[in-house]
Amino acid sequence: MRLSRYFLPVLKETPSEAQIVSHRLMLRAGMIKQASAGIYEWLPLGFKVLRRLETIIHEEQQRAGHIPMLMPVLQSADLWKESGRYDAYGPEMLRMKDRHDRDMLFSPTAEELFTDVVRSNVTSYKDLPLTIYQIQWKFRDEIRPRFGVMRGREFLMKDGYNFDLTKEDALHAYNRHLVSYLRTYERMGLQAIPMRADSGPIGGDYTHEFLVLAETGESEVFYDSEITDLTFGDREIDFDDRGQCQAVLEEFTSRYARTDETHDEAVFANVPEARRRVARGIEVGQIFYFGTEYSEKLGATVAGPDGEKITLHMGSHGIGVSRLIGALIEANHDDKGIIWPEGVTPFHAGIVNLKQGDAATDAACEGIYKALVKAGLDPLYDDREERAGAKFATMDLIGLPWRITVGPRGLGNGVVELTSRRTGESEELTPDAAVERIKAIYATVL
Ligand code: 5CA
Repeated sequence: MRLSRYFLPVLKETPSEAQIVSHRLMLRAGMIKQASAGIYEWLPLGFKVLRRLETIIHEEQQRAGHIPMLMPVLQSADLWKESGRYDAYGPEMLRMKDRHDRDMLFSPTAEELFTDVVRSNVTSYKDLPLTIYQIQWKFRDEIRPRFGVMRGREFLMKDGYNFDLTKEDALHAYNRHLVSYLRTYERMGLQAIPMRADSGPIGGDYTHEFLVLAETGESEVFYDSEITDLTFGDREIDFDDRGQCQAVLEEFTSRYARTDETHDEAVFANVPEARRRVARGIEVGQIFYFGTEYSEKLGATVAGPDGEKITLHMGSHGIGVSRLIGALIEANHDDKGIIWPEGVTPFHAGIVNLKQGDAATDAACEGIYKALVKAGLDPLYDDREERAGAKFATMDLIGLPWRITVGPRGLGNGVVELTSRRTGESEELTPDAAVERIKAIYATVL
């Protein structure tokens, strides 16, 4: 993309309504614009990051054997009355009537609809196990939407639902999700710690939340510091292998890690004092096993091998996709702006032309730009007639991990400058070598 033709409405002033750094930076970097309280327009740069996260989530969900589909956001209230949640959900659920005076609602989650599609189409035990999921907008009429996309009213969620014949099968689905989520967050460049939590309006008593540690997080968390040394890394997992999934789950959940809802001071006291941590975290996902709660209410059953009726065991599993962008920025920024991890960056590298209109500089920039595009990468070329300082400031603000700076002086010596946004370190390379370096960096990420 050439910046002269892009739509990147960066702000010079720091917006006064934004209380936390991620909200400020998303507004300043032209990623989002507030449409109304807790509802945002996703401008091109923000939309690009959202799409990157979705791609990672789809890849990791399907690696674990889960099947994507899409449900409507506007739903008839009938199913919700059947499950009993139409009344129970409270004022967070946005309700409306259609022209025929029928009760409708904007989906705050989708257990009912997913249970319905299974009860209407799956009749035999042979069709199970099944995990289906979507990435779809949700609406919760939060009393206090705040911190930008962190606590929105409209937000993007990956929500998945497993349908199993037995509790053991459903617990395997739970474990599989936990393992798959560890891998998903790590690919995004985030450490998200599974913690024992409370299930809230989703129900069930078996649940973990995934938390990214951050001072601005809304949840208070208590954990054994050893947990932050764990990484999933590049281990190969067979998601059908129950033993393997169970072992990973135990490795990542055996140490003390709880949100304030489940915190127990007496149990925490058993953690050696030097390792006890009390901190704040951002909840970027949650997984639930709730047994037959919804399938009983909605009559989701299949015929077993001898024709007997089996009530399905279920769980649901969510990732806060739009909230993750806030969490990523809280964890990756400095006073100049955002610092994207390579796995989620909107553009892979920025090219800064220090002397737009100079034939040799323009040609070198074009060459680098085309070579990166040819390699399947997505560069942003700042080809505007602007001062160098303004170009650098924009690149720092929007946080592309790598910048290639091209100017007449360097080109006179046959070199350009390659700069890491994270460390600020630069090195001089030939244009070809710079392209090769960027290709090599992303070969291990994409
Ligand atoms: N049906 C289940 C799982 S599919 C469910 O709704 N779970 S949830 O309530 O925990 O939501 C899943 C994730 O959505 C949360 O972990 C959080 O990251 C995100 N989320 C929830 N509420 C908001 C909100 N108001 N703004 C942004 N993200 C939110």
